[in-house]
Amino acid sequence: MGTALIYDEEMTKYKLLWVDPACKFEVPERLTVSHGALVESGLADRCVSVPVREATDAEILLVHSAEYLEAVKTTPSMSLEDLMEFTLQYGDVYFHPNIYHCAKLAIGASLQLVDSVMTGKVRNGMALVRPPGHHSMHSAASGFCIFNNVAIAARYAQQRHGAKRVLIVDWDIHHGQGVQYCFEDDPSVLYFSWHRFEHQKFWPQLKESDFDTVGKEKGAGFNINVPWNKVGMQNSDYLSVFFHILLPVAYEFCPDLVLVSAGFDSAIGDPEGEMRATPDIFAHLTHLLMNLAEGKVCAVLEGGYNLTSLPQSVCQTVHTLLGDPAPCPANLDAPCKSALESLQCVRSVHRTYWSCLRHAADLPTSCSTKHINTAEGADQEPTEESSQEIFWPPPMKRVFPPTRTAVVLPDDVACPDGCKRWSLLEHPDPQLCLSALVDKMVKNEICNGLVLVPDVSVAMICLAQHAVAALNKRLLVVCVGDGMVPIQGTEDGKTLVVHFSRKESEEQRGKHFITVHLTKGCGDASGFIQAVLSLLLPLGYEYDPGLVLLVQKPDSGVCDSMWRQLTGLLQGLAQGHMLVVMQEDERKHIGPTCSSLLGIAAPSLGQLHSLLPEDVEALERLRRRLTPDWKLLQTTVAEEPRGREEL
Ligand code: SS9
Ligand code: ZN
Repeated sequence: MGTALIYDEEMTKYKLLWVDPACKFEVPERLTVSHGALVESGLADRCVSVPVREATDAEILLVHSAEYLEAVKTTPSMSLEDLMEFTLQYGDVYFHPNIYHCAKLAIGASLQLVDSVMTGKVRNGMALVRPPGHHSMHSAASGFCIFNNVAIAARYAQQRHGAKRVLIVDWDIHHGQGVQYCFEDDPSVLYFSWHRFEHQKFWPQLKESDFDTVGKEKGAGFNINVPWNKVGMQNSDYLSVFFHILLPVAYEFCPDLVLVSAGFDSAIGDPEGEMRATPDIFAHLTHLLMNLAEGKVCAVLEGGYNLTSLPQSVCQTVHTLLGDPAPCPANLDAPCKSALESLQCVRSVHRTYWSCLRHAADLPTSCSTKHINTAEGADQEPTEESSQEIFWPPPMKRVFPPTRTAVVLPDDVACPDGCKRWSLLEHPDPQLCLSALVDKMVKNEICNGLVLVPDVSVAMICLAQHAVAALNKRLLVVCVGDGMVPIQGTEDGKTLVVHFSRKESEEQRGKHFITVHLTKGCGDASGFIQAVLSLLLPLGYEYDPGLVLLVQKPDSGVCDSMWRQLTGLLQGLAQGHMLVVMQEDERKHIGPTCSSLLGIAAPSLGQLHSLLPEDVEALERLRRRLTPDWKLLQTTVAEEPRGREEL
């Protein structure tokens, strides 16, 4: 199953015909450079190319009023003066004789993408479109947007394809107020948006873009706004919001389809966003969504106005949709104070609606970023930096190893399709055989692997030992199931062990040996997935290993879909270099594990029930103990550093 790419040059054929500083960045080159980069990198060739089409009136009317549609229909024949005047009734947008045509193609492209994904013709895909859509409203154009492509796509997926729950992830740096208004009272569409806000000083300067607009009536809780009150947000700020807000809620929501309002004005260098997240972060944002909705992810271009970071970000997204391992998320800092304030406010206001946030015991019952801290001067003059050009290294070339998945299986077990059997014959000593496999992974000749061994504990110790010796980088060991054996390297930080266990007795030993204790072990989906999303992933991303060892103990109690979720999510680390170790007789797990290693999306976990109170407490306790050492676990603004009063 492939990745669809939908693009048509026709959508470059309109532009601003007069002088308007507010609109000067929205240029046809945005599309030509993005598509050009996909062609040059060979990514376009690897995608299934799907033609665009024009949206019908009925489709436009799914979201927009007939009056507005009729008005836009008159624009192709307008004179320049008429167009200018017509434009004046809306904010930060322009019309052109060909924009109505392009706007219909932009919707049509989005719907073609939804059709391709929902019918299973492809697994996922991206539509490169102009004009963007997320600002346009029922009866109004706004912010370069004429019709709301993604909102129409969500309704269309529900009506035409029976999608019950649709998640819209708007990672564009502007608030898609048009999408918010459209689904405000609708619990079947969960809208998530982060956006530059600066205490309402930033366009579109709406109070309803703040964190406390959560949706209305039945839709309360299904609108999640994460306001950025400062510019310069970085990779760790974005990831923190994914780990501690979006992903926990998204898994609880359990969408049938994920639509991404994929604007790249949230990337470094963008003149509108002025943020500092690097293009490779979009590989991770994409990856982290790809196990939701059984992998049905449709990315539709919104903004992105830096003609260097835009194509880089588009390539990172498409690379990942195609299943290529993400680059290492290196050098993640702690999230900044302002980001933590936002995170805390959002989590606090949404705890009523989402059981995954209800536990957040460390949260004050109310918090606010409403009152601008005058000392910090939110109303900043453009900084030196924002007026200067910003430079960043281009993302590393993503080289895919010749073998994706190698397996070491008992002789009587057939090698699963798409995997390569790592023959014991060439390596008569089983221990050397496994070590050689690790070496190949470290050399990037093999991406990942599965080994079935007579004794997982013995194999784990040997593999860890060899990996640390062979590897110039850190090793992450994730062990699922009771009973832990000592692993070398946790004292000096060369290894990080995260162990999921039922037994309370298995206590944590130091910064690099962490036991996650859950009452039902891995048997309880709600508790386990929350621990994975908001504990294991932040730890893993901050640790930034060169190799992941994922060990399943016999009788771990982990169910099939959960195991595949875990295997899938962890592939965002270490450039996908992961070795899975299981007991020889666990044959029923071979198929599911290999499918995950091959990059096939995990089945969904179903709508999750509330966490067990004792697990909630245990997770919170653990998190509190670990936050001084692990910055990506922070969800609140740190109190004064502990050492202070001693000084
Ligand atoms: C000029 C204000 C421009 C319009 C932004 C629309 C973005 C669509 N600083 N405001 S993604
Ligand atoms: Zn934008």
